[in-house]
This record gives sequence, C-alpha cells and structure tokens, in this order.
Amino acid sequence: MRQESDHAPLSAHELMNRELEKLPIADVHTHLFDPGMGGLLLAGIDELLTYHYHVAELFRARPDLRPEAFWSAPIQERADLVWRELFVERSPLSEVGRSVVGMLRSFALDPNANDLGEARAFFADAVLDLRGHVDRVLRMAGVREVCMTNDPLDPAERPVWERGFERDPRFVAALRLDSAIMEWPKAVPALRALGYDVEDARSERTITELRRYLVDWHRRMDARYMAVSLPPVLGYPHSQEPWLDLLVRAVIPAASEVGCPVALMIGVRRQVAPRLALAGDSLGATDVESLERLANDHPDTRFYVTLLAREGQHALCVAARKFANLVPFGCWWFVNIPSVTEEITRMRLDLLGPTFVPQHSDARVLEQLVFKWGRSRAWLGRVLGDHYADLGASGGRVTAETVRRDLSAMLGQGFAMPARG
Ligand code: RAT
Ligand code: ZN
Repeated sequence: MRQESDHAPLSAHELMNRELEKLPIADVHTHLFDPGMGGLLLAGIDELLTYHYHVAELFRARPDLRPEAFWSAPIQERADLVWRELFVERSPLSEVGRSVVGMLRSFALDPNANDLGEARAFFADAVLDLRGHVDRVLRMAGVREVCMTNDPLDPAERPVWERGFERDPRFVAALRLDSAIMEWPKAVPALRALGYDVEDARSERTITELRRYLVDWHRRMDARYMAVSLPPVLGYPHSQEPWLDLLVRAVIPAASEVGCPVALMIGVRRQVAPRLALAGDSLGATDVESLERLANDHPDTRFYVTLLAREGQHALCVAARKFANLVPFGCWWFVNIPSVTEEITRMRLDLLGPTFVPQHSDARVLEQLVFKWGRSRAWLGRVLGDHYADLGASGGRVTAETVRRDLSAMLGQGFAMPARG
C-alpha cells in the first residue's frame, strides 16, 4: 500500500479510511448513560453477552430452552450459556457475533476461549475505575460525544435527575417520549405524580400540561432532541391513534418552543414474541407518504428519521429530497448489518449527497461503542471510498480537507438545527 511519506497521493479509499479513523464521532443515538448516573451505565462481558441481539440468536440455536428459565437465571449463567452456544459450539457468524469477536481482540482478549474466565476478570478490573474505562472506550471507539436515551418516567432514571449529578460533558441527553405518549392514557398517573394536570381525555388542558412536561424536562436535561419510536404505519393525518394526536398537538409544538429537532424511529412492532422480552420486538414496512404529509404540514420542525425495515428506505430518500426538514439518520437495529447498511448508505449518497447522518451505534453496553463503530467505520470506508473515487475519476476535488469537511457534517455534529436565515 502507498504511504503518505512516499509522497504518492493516497487513493480515495485510503484517504477515506485514514480520515474516518481520525474522525471524532458524535454518536446520535445510544442507550448508554453518563457515568455520573451510577448503575445505569452498563459495562462488561456479562452485559455484553446478554444483549438482546444475542438472546434472540440463542433461542434460535437452542429452541428447546424455555425463555422463563433463561430470564430467571443469574446474569453470569446467562452470559456463560450465550458464550457456549453461540461462540464455542457454533461459529459466531452473525453480525453481532462477529462484532463481539472483534471487540475481544481489540481489548487483547482471546475471542476463541472456551470460557469467559479471562474476559470476566479483565472487565471486572476495568470497571473498578469506571471513568478511566469510559475514557479508554471512547478513545478506542473514536467517539467524542454520546447521546443518551432519557426517560423521566422511568422510575430508575428519574430520581437520578432529581437528585442531580456532575455531568460528563461528553454524554448529552435526548428526551425519549415512548412511555409518555405511546400507550396513552397509561402515562397519566405518572405525569400527574410529577405535578402535571393531565387526564385521560386529550383536552386542551391536558395538551398544555403535556407540553409543559416536555419543555420542563427538555430544559432540565439540556436535551438535544425529543425522540419517539413508532409503529410502521403512521396514518397521518387521519388516524385516531392517541399517540398521533399527542405527537402533533403536544410534541411538535413543544419541540418548536425549545427549538429542538424531533427524532422519529419508525417501523417497530413491539413484543410480537413477549417471552423474549427486549428481544421480542419485530418490524414492518413504513408508510412514507404519511411522513411526507407530516413534513409538509410542519415545515419549521426538523425531523430526524430512521426506518427499521429495509423496505421504505428508498422512498425515505425521495421524501427527503422534497422536504429539507426530513433528515434520514442511522441504519437502525435490524438494518444494521453490512449487506443492508451498504445498500442504504449508497442510496442515500446517490440521492442526498452528504446531507444525512449515516450511522448511530444504538449501544446499550459501554464497550459496544468500540465494536459497533469499528464495524461501521469499515463499511462507511467502502461506501464513501467508492463515491469519492467516482467523484475523483469524474474530475471532482477529493482532498483531505473536503473529505474531512463532509465527514464532520455527516458524523461529527450530532443532530444540529440549521442556523435560521
Ligand atoms: O436496538 C435496540 O437496542 C432496540 O432495543 C431499541 O432500543 C431501539 O433501538 C430503540 O431505541 O427503540
Ligand atoms: Zn435504540
């Protein structure tokens, strides 16, 4: 391979890979927490192996296992079982399996070990200095900022915000709305307990109070955006679903009031297999036409949108060409597999140029940042390298500066609101 020191120009792929390696990433959606929030931040090998992506694969490998027995076992036992079934007895060929192998290697641990003894001892030691471990993981992952998923109605999380904690400026907040609006009126007692005068009927008073909740908590957390995961079909504007009414009458106005974007994560069908708990969710294809109508009716709201199904990704790109306030982001969960991420990202580049956010990690366990971003950098390098090579071959300018500028706009800024003209 040519080296820079040879003064031979780097190929577009070499340049891209070098710049991606150096790029400080703003990870726009994770389920990680500020280390100051105590036990909420998950880390270590047992949490890594009991991640719900592995759990789903465990029950495929061992259909004879009863989920109830699995869930009632201690976490170490569950992690040992996952390791034995998915890493020792079978080759870990799935995306999440290959990722864990790579992650263990980056911590100089044996990815082919017969048991978890070495890894468990290593991570148990590492988390004794949690802040030092966080520093190391962020450095290894090349991540400068981690956006959390924050829910004031979560009884484990709310007291931490109420008590207050010293914030790590690298961990920024996102106000998650699923529990507040998706199963309305289920949230009414919890909102009332927090001092918001809401009732089951979606009266003007209730809407005003729900907005007050959103604005108050947005400010308290200094949140970057409000986010909600939605079913495949939005049915905008005619659906009678309470959540759609609340989205339109409370969430969008509250986001406008505080000047933040709204992230719509569309396409999830929750709990089709309830026995699998977090691993029991599925997906469905999105009606992008509703999204177009929503974007058209709310031109001043910036919607960051990710779709769970492969179907609909092309339509989303086309919709985003019509509505600048629709910004596709990330290859989410079931589409976060290289065969599909490459397809989606090539399509987004072809149709939108560098005006979207190509990836987020969705990490739930700290060390996942290392492998999820390691793997994303690899396919991003292939896809972006091809596009810049093509641009260069056509006579366009491809330099370290232009590549760095574009990468920073796509992956380094988080969900930014454009400056008002
Ligand atoms: O990818 C995941 O971990 C899912 O369980 C979901 O959390 C999803 O990302 C979401 O944010 O709803
Ligand atoms: Zn998520």
